[in-house]
Amino acid sequence: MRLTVVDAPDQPTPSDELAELYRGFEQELLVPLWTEIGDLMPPHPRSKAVPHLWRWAGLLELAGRAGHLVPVGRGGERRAIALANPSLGGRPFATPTLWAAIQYLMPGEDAPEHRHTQHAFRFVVEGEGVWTVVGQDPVPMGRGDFLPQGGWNWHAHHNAADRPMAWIDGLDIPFQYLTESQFFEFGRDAISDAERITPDRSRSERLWGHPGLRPVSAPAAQTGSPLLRYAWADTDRALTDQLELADEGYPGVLEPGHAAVRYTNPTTAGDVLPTIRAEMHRIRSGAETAPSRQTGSAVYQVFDGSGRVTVGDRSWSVTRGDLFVVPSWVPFSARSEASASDSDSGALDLFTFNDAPIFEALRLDRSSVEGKDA
Ligand code: 1HN
Repeated sequence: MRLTVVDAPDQPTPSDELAELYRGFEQELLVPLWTEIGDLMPPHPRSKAVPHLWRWAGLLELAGRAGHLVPVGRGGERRAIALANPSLGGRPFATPTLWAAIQYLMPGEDAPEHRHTQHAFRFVVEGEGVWTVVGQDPVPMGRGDFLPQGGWNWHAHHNAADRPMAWIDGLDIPFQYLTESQFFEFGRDAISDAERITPDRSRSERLWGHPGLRPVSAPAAQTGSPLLRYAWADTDRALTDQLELADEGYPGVLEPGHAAVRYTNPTTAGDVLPTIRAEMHRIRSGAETAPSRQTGSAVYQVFDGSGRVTVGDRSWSVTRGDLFVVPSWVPFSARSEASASDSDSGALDLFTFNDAPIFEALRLDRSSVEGKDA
């Protein structure tokens, strides 16, 4: 440890006695606040993470090669390849609190059962054929589906199709690593034949997946949402309706041309996971969002369409599957820019997840839109 003598108006002039005092602090492993306050108490968050973009095409290509070269099994547990923010010391952390990875499963392959305290979800930007088996309930995964996975639930995956499948995983691993709260257990080495069925809807969706209706005999609460799949058709319809209502003069959209929905736990109407918020945003062709920032960090994935996103002093043209990071208190805005290869509407659909539930629970949430504090 090396203490720096600060150069500030109210600090004493350097002297032998002062140098001796600082050596005394060092020997006793003591750090006076006046040498540290700039870093410990900045006027606003200065994220250690930086804005960064990963192209889907590149991720998919590398994941596909891993599919042929690296088996899935006990120990590694998952063929998941994490996004490492370039300024977080090479750790597999997309942001200081969030993990994001591409996961890849070959035809007929299984990822073994386990459980952990880390809260997780899967989101599918393309493909189908994998069922994730959560608490022995097989849940289909298809394009646009969001699958939350509250901590400590047993889960395995199996690819029932004759094609590989990729998706993204989001977890609060960096947060639990920092707070030293993690537990992990191996489950059975293989799922049973009864769990290899491939239903269109999971049991959880049949029980919990009816808008505004909960079973009166609601089973005891589990961690996170008991609804294990938020199907794309429902998300898509909600966004389409929001934009159409705005055209008819009714409120509901976030701002002109910008619809958004949040995935919620049907038992609480709050966030779908204790530490992670997830949303889908639709920005109509030609529309642009107002730059906004908040405490806490976020990861975005382009679900459909193309456009231009600006994160602090970085700006990228993005297209389907591309992933990028928005660090704490860094302004973010997005513009939809239809390109010839886009499907139907030309809207830009952005899936995003962030750590807002942690910040809100601790009253650390702050945001501002175009300079207006909230
Ligand atoms: C995990 O269990 C999954 O279940 C994905 O698919 C990524 C990263 C670290 C630790 C556990 C999964 C993970 C993970």
